[in-house]
Amino acid sequence: MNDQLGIMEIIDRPPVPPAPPVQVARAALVKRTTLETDVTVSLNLDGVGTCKASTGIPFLDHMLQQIASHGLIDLDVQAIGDLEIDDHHTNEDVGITLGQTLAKAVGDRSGISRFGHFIAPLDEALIEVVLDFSGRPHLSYSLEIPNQRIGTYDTELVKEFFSAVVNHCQMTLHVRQLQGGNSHHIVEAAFKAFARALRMAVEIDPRRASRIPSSKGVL
Ligand SMILES: [Mn+2]
Repeated sequence: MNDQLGIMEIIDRPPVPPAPPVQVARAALVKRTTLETDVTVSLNLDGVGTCKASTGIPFLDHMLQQIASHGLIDLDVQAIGDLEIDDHHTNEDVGITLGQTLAKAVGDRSGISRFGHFIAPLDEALIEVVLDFSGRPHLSYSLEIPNQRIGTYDTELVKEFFSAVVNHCQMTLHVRQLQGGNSHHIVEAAFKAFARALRMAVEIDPRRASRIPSSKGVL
């Protein structure tokens, strides 16, 4: 009887629904070596926000953690650079390599939302970021950071970092300071807003159905 009941249970079970289409991981790795630096970036756009950042520049590591955490990107950045000169080359080359890795991960940019924007507060600081995976590099930047240094980090390098990302990811990026007084707050709010805007822009738009989000048909 038990065997018969077992058979009945199997027969009565409803048909298994078809498996959903497999989402290919939007992940990429870029290794870039010059006479000045050795940088490896790997990331997964569909991550949960884990971060391993080791650039030798503590404040830059802190900012990369903001990109991962608030962008929900799994990010691994390893850099060895000529810090005995200053942070300039390493900061810029991490930006270049991150830009290249982002570009590789979005591929031909099909299916993405393309545009992203966010306004992030950090106490008194309020920073707006608007970006477009346009295929054309453009940076508008209006941060007014009062202090020359945050820890050991030269605050001139913030613009250099975003400029490198923009040029190598071929994106339009506006970083606008609405309010701000404390240098650490201003820069960190900018990276948080960048992370959230990035997350919005690379999000898959189901109505786009893997088409390229441009009336030209190419980005
Ligand atoms: Mn902080």
